[in-house]
Amino acid sequence: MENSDLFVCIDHVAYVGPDNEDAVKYYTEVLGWHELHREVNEEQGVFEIMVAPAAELTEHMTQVQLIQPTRPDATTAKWLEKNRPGLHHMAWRVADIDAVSATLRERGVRLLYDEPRIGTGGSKINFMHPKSGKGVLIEIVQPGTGH
Ligand code: V0V
Ligand code: CO
Repeated sequence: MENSDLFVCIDHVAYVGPDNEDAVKYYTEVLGWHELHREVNEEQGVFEIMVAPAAELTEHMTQVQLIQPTRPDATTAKWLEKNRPGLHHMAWRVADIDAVSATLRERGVRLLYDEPRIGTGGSKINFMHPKSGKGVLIEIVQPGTGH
């Protein structure tokens, strides 16, 4: 793939904390953001709420993903044992996750999953290991229909 075809925009930036209802109340009531979507992803062990600075998403608007772990063995629960609540990952939107994954692997980037898994709103997701993200956990996401 050409470099200019790899990534579309920053889809979301994810915050991990122990209490999502408290976090979303702060975002909506104090900061004036809008709740757009919420769901539980059993596979990832997360309760997530997507918030945005506007009530309607524009094409390349970045959302904040508020995450609360749903079980003690979730990756985010383990992360919370080692870190204070705060920024956990950022997600880069792609149009074709299989093509982008193949190109990244060719270039030596370490992706966590052999095949994409299901994320928010039926999206397809994978993650670059922090060692391949200059110390940052980076998700790649191909939006689903409910995104
Ligand atoms: C761990 N490390 C991080 C990190 N988590 N660095 C930056 N940001 C993070 N969030 C570093 C950590 O400091 C260590 O560095 C090293 O990685 C290994 O960490 P560990 O504590 O031993 O943890 P591991 O290896 O058990 O797990 C780390 C990985 C895990 C990244 C493999 O968190 C994972 O599988 N993440 C992908 C799934 C995920 O995060 N799901 C929740 C979001 P040193 O000490 O070795 O230098 S779900 C989501 O976003 C959805 C559904 C969506 O958007 O649709
Ligand atoms: Co995410």
